[in-house]
Amino acid sequence: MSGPIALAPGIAYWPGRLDLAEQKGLMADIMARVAEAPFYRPTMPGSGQPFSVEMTNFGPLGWVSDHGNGYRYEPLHPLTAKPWPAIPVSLLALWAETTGYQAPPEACLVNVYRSGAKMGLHQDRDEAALDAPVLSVSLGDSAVFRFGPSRKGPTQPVTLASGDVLVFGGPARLMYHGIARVLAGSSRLVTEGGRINLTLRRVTIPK
Ligand code: MD3
Ligand code: FE
Repeated sequence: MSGPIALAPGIAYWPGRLDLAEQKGLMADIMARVAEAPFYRPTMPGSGQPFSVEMTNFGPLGWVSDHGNGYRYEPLHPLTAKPWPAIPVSLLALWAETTGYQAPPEACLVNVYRSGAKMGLHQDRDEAALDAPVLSVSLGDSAVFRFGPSRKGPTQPVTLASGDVLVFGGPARLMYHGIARVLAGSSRLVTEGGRINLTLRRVTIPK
């Protein structure tokens, strides 16, 4: 069996890691949970500008952002005030297989990119457990993902398609990264069209 592709030190890439049946199963898991924890549009710290991406979370902690309190992890959905739904077991298994990390993920951020949505270059640094890798699963329309070592310098593009899996750890954990654009109509997996990205993270330092 062939292993992942190393896109750079600390970045492991498995194109088509999930087959179509697995992608459909994951979509069903997601939509069942979204009925409990609806997608919503966070706002930027400071400016209060809305994100173009809509979000929800699964797991004990969810990543949230708003004008007043900034980026952070919270145990409750900001609109329903209910705990986030559980992370699907297939994703817990994928985390164990691909990261080998000593503890399970605590957060599964679900990003939805409808027409025209994108995500600017940023670092993920709201987690205390920076020794843990981040796992990303792409579903639906393909997208141009970019990453690089600094905000200003050159970035490398990778087209992420439905079923692709990426792990960022070690020297890549604080890489700048973002979604430059989504290729609308490139997949039929998401009924209403668009792209869904799942990002699994360990937030707290394991005991
Ligand atoms: C590299 N999401 O939610 S996933 C995010 O496709 C985020 O929705 C993008 O960036 C998306 O924060 C990109 C790929 C990814 C996720 C986490 C990373 C790349 C990363 C953490 C560290 C370095
Ligand atoms: Fe990120």
